[in-house]
Amino acid sequence: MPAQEFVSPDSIRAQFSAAMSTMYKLEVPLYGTLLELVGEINQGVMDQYPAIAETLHRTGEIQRLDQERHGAIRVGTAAELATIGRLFAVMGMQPVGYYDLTPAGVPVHSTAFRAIHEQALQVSPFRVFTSLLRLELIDNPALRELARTILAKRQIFTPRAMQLIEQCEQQGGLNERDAADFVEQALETFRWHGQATVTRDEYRQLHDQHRLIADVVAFKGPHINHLTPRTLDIDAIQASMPAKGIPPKAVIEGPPPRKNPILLRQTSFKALQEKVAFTDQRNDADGSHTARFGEIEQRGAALTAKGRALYDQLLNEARDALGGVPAEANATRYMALLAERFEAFPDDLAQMREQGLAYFRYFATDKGLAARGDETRPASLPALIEAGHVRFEALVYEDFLPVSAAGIFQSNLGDDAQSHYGNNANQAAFQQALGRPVLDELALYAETQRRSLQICAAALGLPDLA
Ligand code: OOG
Ligand code: NI
Repeated sequence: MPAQEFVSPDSIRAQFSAAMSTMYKLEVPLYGTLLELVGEINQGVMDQYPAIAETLHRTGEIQRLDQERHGAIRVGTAAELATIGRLFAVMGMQPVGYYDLTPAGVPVHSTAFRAIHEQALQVSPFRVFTSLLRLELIDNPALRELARTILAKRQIFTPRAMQLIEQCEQQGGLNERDAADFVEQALETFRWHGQATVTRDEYRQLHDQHRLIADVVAFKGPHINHLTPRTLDIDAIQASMPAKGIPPKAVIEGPPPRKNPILLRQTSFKALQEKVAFTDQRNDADGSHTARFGEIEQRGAALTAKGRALYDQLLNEARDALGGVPAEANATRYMALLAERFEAFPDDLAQMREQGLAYFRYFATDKGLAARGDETRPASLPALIEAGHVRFEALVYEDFLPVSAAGIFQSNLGDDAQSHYGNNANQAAFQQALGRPVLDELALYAETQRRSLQICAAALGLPDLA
């Protein structure tokens, strides 16, 4: 089949992201309410702050904002993880980053599947935070065996999805009809199934070990457990949620509010109680399971290693000063401590750039373009910026934050989640299960920044700006 008949992976991803959102709206109607709220607040921000709207237009982010979302799933075995990686690859999504959640008492490690090139991200920034259950951390050998046996029996991909994945790998793409078929088939893996694969008693044993273990092991597949839209003002969202009948978690994860947002701020609302049927269930005995929830996020600048180290340091200081886990009772104090510590993080893009704290995208201005061929114009990047020939915007952070992810997991698994798994980072084992290394997110941001400098230099008729 000639390559020109293939649909671009970016377009398959955009279709899949839209199909997932439609499915999730039907499964969790509150997600639809949340989308409406986010739409209203985003519009309000753009009306009130024309500068923000202008920046979004300049970077092109305005086009992706409405359809921007991430999801999360949890798989049970190495084989499931490896195959999910192949499924995401059909949609141009690569594993980026490694997250160890064991310090938070959650027996999983994770990666984020997402597009990696700025042009692909522009078409669809859809990402999926994907966690692998770590059965080896279950300390009860009988239960570990039970979980392993149950997981070994399930097949979370439809036969047709498997066929299309293989076809795509062999031929290098999918045509329009196969791509549409693939989206429909792939969606099946993420669908909620009220029918459990275990007896009530097995469910209870798994659940007593850890609620997350029951969520991964007791069902036919890795149901999508949340889908998160992107807002331009998460504080406004947090404040308006209760009036819409959506009670948010106590604190917003991530950095404090800033004029120039950095990284990622997230809030969520509690898991829903869903009816489930166990394999030995009599009609009169309804079971229930809570796993799925809603989440909203605000994204800001991608930080360099130096910026990230400063972020981690200030976050740790605020948490140490709090002397406990942020919760309902100490939420106000935590937010105050966070604001206080983060005074040490410059809230000014020019300073962040000069100090090498964030990654940027560069644009030639009209003034710069008009000065092409003028031999007296400046040639170094700082001088061109100073002279108004080049301007810059921060690159958006496309990834996740382990401490925030832990807070999101915990608030939805109940505060009784125990932290007895210690510190068990094992990226090598994760990559072995996945069957390939995960990509380094900082290298990806650096490449995007470098490409933007090259484009900018070419537009100005200069040899290089890097
Ligand atoms: C994933 C929790 C982490 C985020 O946005 O940090 C997450 C999960 O609960 O499976 O989604
Ligand atoms: Ni999330």
